[in-house]
Amino acid sequence: MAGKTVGLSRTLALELARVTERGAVAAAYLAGRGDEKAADQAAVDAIRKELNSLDIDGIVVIGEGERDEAPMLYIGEKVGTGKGPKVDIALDPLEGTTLTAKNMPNAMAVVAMAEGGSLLNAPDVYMDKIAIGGGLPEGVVDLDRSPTENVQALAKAKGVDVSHITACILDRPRHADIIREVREAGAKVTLITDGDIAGVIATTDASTGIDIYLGIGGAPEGVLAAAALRCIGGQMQGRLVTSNEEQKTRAARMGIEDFNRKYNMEEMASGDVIFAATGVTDGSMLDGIHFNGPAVSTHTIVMRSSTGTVRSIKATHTQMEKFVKP
Ligand code: VTB
Ligand code: MG
Ligand code: MG
Repeated sequence: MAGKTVGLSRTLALELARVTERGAVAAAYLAGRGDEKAADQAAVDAIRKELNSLDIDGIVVIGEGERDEAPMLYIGEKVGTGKGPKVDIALDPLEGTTLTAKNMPNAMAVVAMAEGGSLLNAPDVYMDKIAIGGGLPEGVVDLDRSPTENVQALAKAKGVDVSHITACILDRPRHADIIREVREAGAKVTLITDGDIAGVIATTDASTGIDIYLGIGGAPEGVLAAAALRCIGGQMQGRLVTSNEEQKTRAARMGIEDFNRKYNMEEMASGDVIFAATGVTDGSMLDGIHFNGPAVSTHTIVMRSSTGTVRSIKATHTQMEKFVKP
């Protein structure tokens, strides 16, 4: 059945957990060493190797960059043994390279898999994003409304005062206006230095205190976050931000026709989707990698859109060193 799209077998969910576990452990050996590139490369190598052992006919649609700029896991690279279902792969082997280099919270290894042809082929440009968790009326927030309107509508839908709404926003000068506006509307802002996939997913978990994600981050991370939300529930919209001709040319090469199109979650990730992430450093959603002599502990979240099952997998590995130690 090589080359045929047949939906995703549930065993692939556990296979994907193994992939992100390896990537996260490889990066964790280099956490806190101040070398973003080395940690990223370690995760890329480990994830590529593990993906290539899977019986899938995979193609990287969200990867490390375009062919001329990324030697491995470039967009268009074939992965897997070729003996299995045709799948799209989206990955960020180390989401939070800076977080890892500085040994700060929330770095993780992330991979999503979907039926062939069902993930948005987004170029590595920025994306304006908005996301909220599940159980709320469809369309309660919208990328085309102001931050004020969105936090007010969300407060109303949640039946709380706007002062109880918290927006997660990347701490960047480009967000000065949104941050000010959200605060002026009476809501709270939680700033993050990096890692907006975790920021988007945080909206789905009441214990994080995050109600809404707002602002501009990477488009690849946007598609990965949409894949996660497809599984765990929630709403998300994204719009590419192309700031020059070179970026527009790249987007066009990837099949984007309308640069200003607003994508909803299903348009970024349709069909059957599996999402896995393993913590590299301790974070709000995942524990990081911990080394205890030869034992390595990992914490992974794996989710499937077809059933909505979300698994949290804590594992202890005693043979990991021989596979991924640098
Ligand atoms: C964004 C965000 C990521 O890097 O891509 C950001 O989506 C890069 O934005 O989660 P800047 O150019 O402003 O740094 C991350 O934070 C980490 O990859
Ligand atoms: Mg990356
Ligand atoms: Mg990233």
